[in-house]
Parts: sequence; structure tokens; C-alpha cells
Amino acid sequence: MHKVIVPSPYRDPADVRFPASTAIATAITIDMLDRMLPATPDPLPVRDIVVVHSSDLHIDHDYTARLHGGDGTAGLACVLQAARSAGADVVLLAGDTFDCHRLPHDLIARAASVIAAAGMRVVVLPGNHDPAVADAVYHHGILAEVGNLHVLGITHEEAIEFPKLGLEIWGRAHRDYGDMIPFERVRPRRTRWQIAAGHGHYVPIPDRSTRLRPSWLIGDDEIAATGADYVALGHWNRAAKVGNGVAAYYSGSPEYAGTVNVVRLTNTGDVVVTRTELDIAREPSA
Ligand SMILES: [Mn+2]
Repeated sequence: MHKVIVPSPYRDPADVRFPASTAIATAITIDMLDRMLPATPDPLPVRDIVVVHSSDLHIDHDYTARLHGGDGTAGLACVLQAARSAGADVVLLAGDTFDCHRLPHDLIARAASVIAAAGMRVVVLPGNHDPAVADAVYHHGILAEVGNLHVLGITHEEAIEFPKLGLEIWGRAHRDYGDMIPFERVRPRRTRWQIAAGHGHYVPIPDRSTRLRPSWLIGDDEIAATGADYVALGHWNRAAKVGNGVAAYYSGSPEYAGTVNVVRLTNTGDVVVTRTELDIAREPSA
């Protein structure tokens, strides 16, 4: 069991601020490196691994776009810029990255170019707004061509392994708009580091005796059973630590929480979770 260090107060003391929409031009070589597997396993890196976790970006041409002067991808750009400044190896978006699948081509193209320009691994777990259905935005050619974008339930079944990082990220994508249990099954650990991602509503002890509406419930026992180094949750707009024992966190949405979670998997085996402030337009209710 790795020690979990959560500095108090639970935020990044550096309070780093970033411009909201700075495009970054970087050659995409990381994904190519991951695919060039050597004949013998890589030695594990002798350094910290950094994962930036966000969720509920709700990229759209409606509500989110209006928050950002018409640019529905501004939150995405802001999250990726913060991740780059944090030296992230991977960005993990835990559901509802897109508000829906019926979006204008220009918006999808802009999202694709923002992700491609980030020059880092981006892992997406589809949520209840953007499930991995047949007409999902993720099947759109222009997103499917983004080499550094990995989508659970679309490009990978339930897990993505990054051998050069000694890291696996797994999670069950929403496959339709109905109910499901994100952590109904757990995945055995195969790598030094393992992160589990889920999109749903946390309650300590879920009552599944009635299912009046889809709730995608996540309970304490299920979180503990993952045995993961970090459980990345989405569906809540606010940031929160939940569960009992395993490091399980909602990142909250960028515009409501105003932060992303920075997860540092240290070379000495610790998991250090902080939050970094975003320079982003905020929800009126935030
Ligand atoms: Mn949701």
C-alpha cells in the first residue's frame, strides 16, 4: 500500500496561474514512443510520474461556449495548458468531456487541434453525456486521427498501458445512456502504478434495491476493491476527496472547481495529490 500524502489545505501552494487559451505547438512523439515497445521490458523510470486529472469539461457550442466568449473548447485548452505547466506525463479526463455527440464539425475540429497541439498523452473516459455509442463524437475522423488521444471504450477496451511510465489507467466507459456500475468489476494490477477512472455518483453505501433513474453509483467498498494508487472520479462539478482508504478524488469541472487535480506518483512510492488553480472563466454558481 502506498502512502497517500494530502497537503493541507488541499491546494497547490504555488497557486500557479496560466493564460486561458495558449496554443502550444509541439511535435507529437510521445505516442510513437509508447508504441515502439522494446524486445525486453523498459526499466521503470527513476522519477516521479505526474498525472493531471480533470472531468466534466462539457465542450459544446451552447452553455460552456457562452462562458468562454463563444469558444466551447476554452476549458479544454486551459486544462491542457495547466497540465503542461505541471509537467504532466498524462492528462486524464474522467467523463463528460463533450456535452453531447451532436456538435458542429468546426467545434470537433477545434477540440482535436487543441488536443493534438498539447503534445502529451490524453486519456478520456466517456461519461453519461458522451458515452461510447456508435455515433459518438470520438468516432469522428478528425478526433480519431489524433495520435495522442486515447479513449476508453473506443480506442481501448477498458485499459491503457503506458510501459515507459510503468502506468496503467483503466475504467469502464459508459456504453449507453442507461445505468451502470462503474467499478462493478476490478482489474488486477499489472504495472507499478495503476489508476482507476470512473464516472458516476459517489455514495458511501449505495442502495441498489431501486433504480428509479440512472445514477451510476460508486460506493466505498468498490473504491477500496480497486486497490489502485489513485481513483479519478468524474460527474460532480465540485472537487472532493471521497471513499475510505484508497486515494479517490473528484476533480470537479474546470469552470466550477477552478482547479485541476495534480497526482504525483513519486519515485519513492508515495501518491501526492494537490490542486492547481486555473485562470478560467467560472460558473456563475461557483
Ligand atoms: Mn456526468
